Amino acid sequence: MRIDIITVSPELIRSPFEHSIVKRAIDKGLTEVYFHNLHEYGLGNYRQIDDTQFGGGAGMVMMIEPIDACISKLQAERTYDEIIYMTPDAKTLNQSTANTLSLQENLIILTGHYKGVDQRVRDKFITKEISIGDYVLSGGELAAAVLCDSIIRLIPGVLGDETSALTDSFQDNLLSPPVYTRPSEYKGLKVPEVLLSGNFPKIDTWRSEKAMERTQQIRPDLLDEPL
Ligand code: 6GU
Repeated sequence: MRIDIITVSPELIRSPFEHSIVKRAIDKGLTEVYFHNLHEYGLGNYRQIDDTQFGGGAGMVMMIEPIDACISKLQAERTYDEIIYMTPDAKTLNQSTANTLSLQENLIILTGHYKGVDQRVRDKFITKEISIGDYVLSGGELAAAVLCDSIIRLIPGVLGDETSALTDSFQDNLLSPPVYTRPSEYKGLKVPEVLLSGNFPKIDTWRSEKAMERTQQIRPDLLDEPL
């Protein structure tokens, strides 16, 4: 998979790609990630990328020309499956979207700043808009890093143990059951007996029950969602 991220601050988004599982995926050649600094496509001597909004009001709007220049250059080189715009005014990212996107070959992710982008960018180029939750971030960069992490870890071969992504919270619309490690007793706090029993069918049943209990308590809304 190839991901091209268009941003006004590449330095803000680079670090999550230089660590841990995402870094390993890149090192193994399972994914390629490129950062494009929108200022390089800016207008005039000042490399302008935004302007005041028509109709008045506070906040700058990102202009269509630099974004068109960057996206068109990329599209001339390959075909993209999705051109994604990160914005709080969109459907919220969930595991199902991450699963679907992890199967794609080429993605562009555009991150917004200020008041967002000129609506014509969304009308003309964007095929999918994604928010990461009902709160406002200063820019789409952190949201894009979150999206990329959720996608990249699902690419086959990225996680050492192929089954581990499948048992993640949300993969079956359930929260994860509690987990424990050594010591089996700490200051009187005991690990549930069943986990020490070696009876694996019983352990599976216990984990399913706990996952269901937790979901009913904390996120009952998940139980109504389609898988
Ligand atoms: Cl994608 N962008 C911004 N700026 N804020 C957000 C978001 C995205 N998702 C949630 N909040």
